Formats: sequence, structure tokens, C-alpha cells
Amino acid sequence: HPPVPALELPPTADGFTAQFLRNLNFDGGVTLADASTNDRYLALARTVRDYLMLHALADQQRQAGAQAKAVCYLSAEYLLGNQLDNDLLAGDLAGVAADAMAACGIDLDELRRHEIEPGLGNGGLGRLAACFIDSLATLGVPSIGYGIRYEYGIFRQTFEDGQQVEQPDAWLTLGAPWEQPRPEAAQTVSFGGRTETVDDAGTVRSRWIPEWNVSAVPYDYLVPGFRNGRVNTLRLWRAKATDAFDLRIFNSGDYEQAVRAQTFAENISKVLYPEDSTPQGKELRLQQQYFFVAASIRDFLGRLPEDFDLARLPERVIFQLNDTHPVIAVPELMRVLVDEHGMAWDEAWAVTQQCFAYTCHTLLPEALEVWPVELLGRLLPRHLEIVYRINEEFLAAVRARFGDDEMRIRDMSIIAEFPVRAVRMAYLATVAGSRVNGVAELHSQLLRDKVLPAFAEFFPEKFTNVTNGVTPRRFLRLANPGLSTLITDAIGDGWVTDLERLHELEPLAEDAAFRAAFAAVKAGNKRRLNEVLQARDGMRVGDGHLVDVMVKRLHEYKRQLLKVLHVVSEYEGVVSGRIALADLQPRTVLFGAKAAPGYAMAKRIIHLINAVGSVVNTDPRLDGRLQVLFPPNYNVTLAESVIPAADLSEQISLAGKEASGTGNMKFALNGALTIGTDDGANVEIRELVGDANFFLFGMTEPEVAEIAQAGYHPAAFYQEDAGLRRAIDLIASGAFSGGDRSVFEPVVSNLLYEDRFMVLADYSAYMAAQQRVDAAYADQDGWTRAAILNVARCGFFSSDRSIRDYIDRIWHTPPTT
Ligand code: 26V
Repeated sequence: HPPVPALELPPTADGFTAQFLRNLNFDGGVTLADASTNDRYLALARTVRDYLMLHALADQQRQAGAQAKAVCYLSAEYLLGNQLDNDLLAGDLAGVAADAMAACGIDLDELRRHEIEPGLGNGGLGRLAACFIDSLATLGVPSIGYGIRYEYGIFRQTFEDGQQVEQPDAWLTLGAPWEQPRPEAAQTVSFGGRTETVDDAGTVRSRWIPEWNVSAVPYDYLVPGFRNGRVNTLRLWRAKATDAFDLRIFNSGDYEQAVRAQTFAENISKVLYPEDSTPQGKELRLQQQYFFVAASIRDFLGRLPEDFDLARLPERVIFQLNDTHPVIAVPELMRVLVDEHGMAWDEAWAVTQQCFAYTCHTLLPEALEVWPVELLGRLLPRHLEIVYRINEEFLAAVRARFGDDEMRIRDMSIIAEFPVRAVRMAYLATVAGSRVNGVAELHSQLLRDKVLPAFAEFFPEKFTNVTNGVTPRRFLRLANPGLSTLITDAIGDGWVTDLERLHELEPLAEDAAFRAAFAAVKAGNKRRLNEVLQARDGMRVGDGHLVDVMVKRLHEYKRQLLKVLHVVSEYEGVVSGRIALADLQPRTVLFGAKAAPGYAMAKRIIHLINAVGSVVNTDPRLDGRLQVLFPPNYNVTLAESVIPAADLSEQISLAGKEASGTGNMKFALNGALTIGTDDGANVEIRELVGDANFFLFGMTEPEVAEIAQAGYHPAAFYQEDAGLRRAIDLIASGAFSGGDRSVFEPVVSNLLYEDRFMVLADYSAYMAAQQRVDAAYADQDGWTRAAILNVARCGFFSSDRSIRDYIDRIWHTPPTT
């Protein structure tokens, strides 16, 4: 009989308090009187985790012995955001926690503010993974998230003289109360060495003689479903030196060498690569990728019964590849099946093909990962052999269907020959997986037509779409308590797990009292944002201002420069007298963006935004009616304050470049109107909310393709548009750089002579759309009506719906009870 748990369910304030004090005393080693904020935070977090653990244990009991098929989500990134509020909400613990803290004389909000978010991702892809594990748990899908426990997450951004400076994100230093190390479940992961062939009773087999290995230690995070008693696991791997490590590499038992070797091993999970979209082909990154997928596959196989017939593996698991980062899992599973379990190649290939599916998250050709054969052969020689064989058989099948069309063969080969011989990971994933999906309708179409057309022709049945989504728990229920209460008062609280019910709000757009209440919530959210910005950065949004927000990674294709040109044009208009100050709609333009540390142009654009801000914000001729705020270090936590306060959401990428976007969904769900191009999921947002409630502008993807084909000449737009010319000339004149014309010269000349993402071509359409915004905002009541309709019609963008689509179209893993 199991021991009676010390904690009782349902939780009570007394029980919670007692457990909190136990954690404070015995885990933290302090009395309540002596406890620091950090001590109290850690004890609170532990207590919350203890309650979730009760659910997790019960859940494990229920699921034990069940033979359900599981999803293993393989992702190099999870951009989790704060855990405390999320777990209080999911476990329905907020009330007792508040009472318990009050009983102890502790300010719960202070502990909330003390949390440091785990920033184990770069942007959209990592945040999507975090939303998906939330939805998987809420829907009750058997699943495990696998990833890397980076010791340093995405860098902390600071500005010095307006320029980005990166600081290390030492998120673990004050303790990590949400995680549980499981050293007994460590896996060994090998690297390097060579292969040799052996004669195995007449069949020639290859086997791998690795040269060195590291230990992968799992750290588990509880992933609670929303009040359903389900608790899934996010298992993140940390690299540790093995005892035997290095003795062979570094040829002596020399102590210093051995210690250095330890550092070498532990480097593998040291830091998240902060580049998104321009893979650098770094050896350490390939080590990270193989490290986590090899450990994860072994871990999952270890959960199957001892005598399990691996031919039936597809009945038990689907490995979802979050972009190409985990694609080395394909040859790894082949190696495990063939080399370690003696399965015949053809059978192993049939199993492998059913066990993987691949999600592509980009359209930029430079973002598609390729690994030089030289590097792969050095680090993972057996895997390279396996990839060659997969390619050989695949190309034989292509020849069988299309004949010896060498152009086509070169086009479709998993191995590129130029500029160096290299493995194209997206091709490998497409050949190996049972399904390939894009992340919005337009993206999936372009994937078929432009990125992988030869593969779509060869495997038409593999290609599908799953439009992204966001979790309504974090991004509506938690981030926007005012709106949540308003919605729940109107239609009940079922929307939290059934977001399409927001449709029931539609008639209320015509209800004046509801509109007034909705507008009051938005005003309250702006005040709340001001408290956060004031404390964090000494900034504030102007009273009565339209809050115009562009938050996302800094990338030329996303076109922060287009937004800057709008601001500069408005500024120039007032200063030159062409726009009367009284006619200027008061606006605060808020940017948030990190640039990859090696991306020089992105960093110059950050500098330009800050420079424009410091001139515009202080020029008395503008009288504060136009403000540019750029709080540093935009992250999930700041997003949760910014998004609910926004009036206008900037989604202005060049059509055909943004795969989906997910920020766009969060804004619309929180009642911001979108100004956007016909790109990514903007297309679907506009279809759902209606043209009258969306500010569409700019070229369509086919128009972009056409002018690219004909030869794009940005300078022609500069010549023909006087407003554009004045804005660019003002930047070029040094007006934002203390008269120094050289500072932003590279930005200006890039716009005039290259402008890869056609900022100048869309400038006039964007300016016209912003005029429509100003006119619409002048009618506050009409604006609020449109905002309500955005909320009411965006239930489709719940990540719960995305997960259901994955289940129906790709995984075939029904929820269990
Ligand atoms: C790529 C790389 C390349 C190597 C260095 C490290 C690294 C890290 C991340 C990435 C992924 C970039 C792709 C990405 O984040 N795509 C975004 O995915 C979102 C979720 O599907 C989608 O909403 C965005 O439109 C898309 O840009």
C-alpha cells in the first residue's frame, strides 16, 4: 500500500502553507523570518511543483501499462516563459497560494516578479514548441517533449549608445526549482571514430567504433494540462563528462587534461545558438543536435517492454521533427535498428519512415540547414554511411520513375555537391518522414511550389498543412486577466479549452455597454504596461496614444525598416510643416527585437530605431505626440504585458517570407487590429476577421515573384516618391546620428541599391494603410467594435486546434483518459 501523501487534494490554504514552510525550512534551510525573496520564491515554486507531482503520480498510475501511441516532440528549442503563473493556473492553485502567502505575510507579486524565465529558444519556433506541449497536456495526448537544457539561454539584450550589447543569460544561478534531475536515467552518447565492416554469417555489416562519448543527464519539467489532472514531461538533456571520457582522446591520465576534457564534454549543452535562420555549420551545433536526439531515442525505446518487437515501433511512437535541427535522428534510428538490433535494412527503413514526420518553419533558402560531409563524417561516420545509402536508394527510385534525368537527380539528391559536398537536412527529412508540413496555408503551398517542388511531385501524399496556434491559457487567460473576466462574464469560461466559443462574443460587438467595458479593459492594460515599462526601463506609453507595436526577432525580411520609414516620414512631415501637429494622431510606437549577434545589418537597424527614438521623443516640435519606445530584452515575460495593451499589431513582412507568425495571432486574440501584408498566417487571420477589421497592404507573393523576375530596382521608387525620398534623405543626412552621415550609410545604400525584401516597393502602400489606421482610430467606438470582432473570430488560432490537426493529419494518436 502506498504511503499516504503528505499533501491533500483538493489543496487547502493550510495544507499549502504547511508544505511551503516545509520546503522553506528543509529544502531551503531557512526560517520564514530569515528567508530572502529568493528563498521564498524557491519554496513557493517547490510547493506548486509538489502539488503538480501528486497529479503526475496519479496520472502515471492511470497510464501505466497502457499501450497508447505517443508523440515524441523533438525540438532544439523551448521558449517556455515563466512557470509560476502557468502552473498555478493549470493546477488551480492560485487561490490557495495567494491565501498561503498572505498568511505568511509574503507579497506574492514580488515573488512573481522574481522569476527568471527559461529562455531556451530564439523566437517563433521555440515558443511554438512551448505552446504545443501545453496543448498536448491539456488535450491528454500521451507525449514527451525532448530538448536541450542549455545552461545559457537566449542572451540578455542591453543597449549602449543605442547599440545592442549581449549579456549571458545565467538563468540557473539562483536555483532551478521547476526541474528535477534524473541522473539514474542518464544515457551515453558517442561521437567520432570510424566504421568497420564485419562478416556476420555471410552478410557484410558495418559497425561504428566511436572515439569518445558523453553522458546525457535528463532534467524533467512537469507540463500540466489545464485542470485535467494530466501532467506530461518535458525532458531536457544536459551533457556531462563520462568517467571514461577522453582517456583515449587525450592519451594520458593527466589531471589537467582530464579536467579540460570535462569542460569539452559539458560545452555541448552550454549555450543556445542565438542565430535563427542563418545556420553557421558549426561543429558544436551538430554535436548538440545529435546529443539530444540520440539520448531521446534511447530514452523512448527504453520505455518499451523488454521483449517489444521493434517492427511494431510505428504503433507506439511518432517522432515529430521541429524543423531540421533534430533530423540526424533519422540515421540514428536506422543505426539503432540495423546495427544494434540486427534488423534488416529494408524493414528498418519501413519502420523509420513511419516513425518520423517533419515540420518546416521557413521559406528563406539560406535558413535550410546543410552539414558538410567532411564534418558529418568526422563526427558521425556511421550516420554518414547511412545517409549515403538512403540517398542511393532514393535516387534509384527517382530514376525508376523519371529515367536518367541528371538535372532532376542533382536537384533531388540529399547530398549537395556545391559549394562543398554536404547533406541537405530538409531533403533527408522529406525523404524519411511520413509527412511534411508547413505552418500556415500559404507557407505549405509555397513549400510545395517553391521550396520542395520536386519532392511534392514525387511524394504528393506526404505534403500537408498545419496552421500554427498559440495557447489561450498563457496568452489570453493569464496575460489578459481583464479581458478574460469580461469574456467569462459574458459567455462562461469554456473558451479556455474550447477557443472557438469566442464566436459567442460576436453579437456583443453591437452592445454599447460591452464595447465600453472592452475599451476600459484595453485602457487598464495600457496602465499595467506602463507600470511594467516604468519599473523596467523608465519608459511610458503616452496618455490617449494609439499603441502601435512591432515585436519579433530583428530580421530584414520582417521589415522593421518599413516601420522606421513610417515614423521618420511622420516626424519629417511635422517638422517641415507639411503635417499640422494637431492633425497627428498621437501614437506610441513600441519595438521589441533581438538581433543575432553576428548579423551586422540587423544590429545597425536596432541602432537606427534607437537613434530615431531619441530624436523624435525629445523634439519639442512634436510635443510628445509621436513616441518611439524600444525596451531592451524583449522576451516572453514582456510580451505578456505588451500584447494585451496594443491597439495595432505590425505584421509587415514581405509577402512569401514569413512562414506563419504567431505573434500576429496573439495580438488579434487580445483585440489589437492588424496592419499586415498577405503573408503567413496573416492571410488566415484576415479571412476570419474580415477585411473591414484588418488593414491589408502591399504586394502579394505572386506580385513579389513577378517584380523579382523582371528585375527589382529600389532606386526607382526613391526617385518617384517624394515622401519616401524625404524620409531616406533625412536618415542619410545624419539627422539621427548627430550629423555623422556615415553611421547609417550602410542601411541607406542597402535600401537604395539592394533592398532584398522590397521595403521601398511597399512603402507607399504602407503609408496609405497607416492613414486608414489613423482615420479608423479617430472613431473610437468603431475601432472597439472591430477589436471585439477580432477576438471573437480568432478562436481558430488556439494551439489546441493545431494539435488536433496534427493528430488527424499526421500522428493518429488519440487522446487517452
Ligand atoms: C534556425 C536556426 C538555424 C541555425 C542556427 C539556429 C537556428 C535556430 C532556429 C532556426 C529556426 C528559424 C525558423 C523559425 O523560427 N521559423 C519561425 O517559425 C515560427 C513557428 O512556426 C513561424 O511562426 C515563423 O513565421 C517562422 O519564421
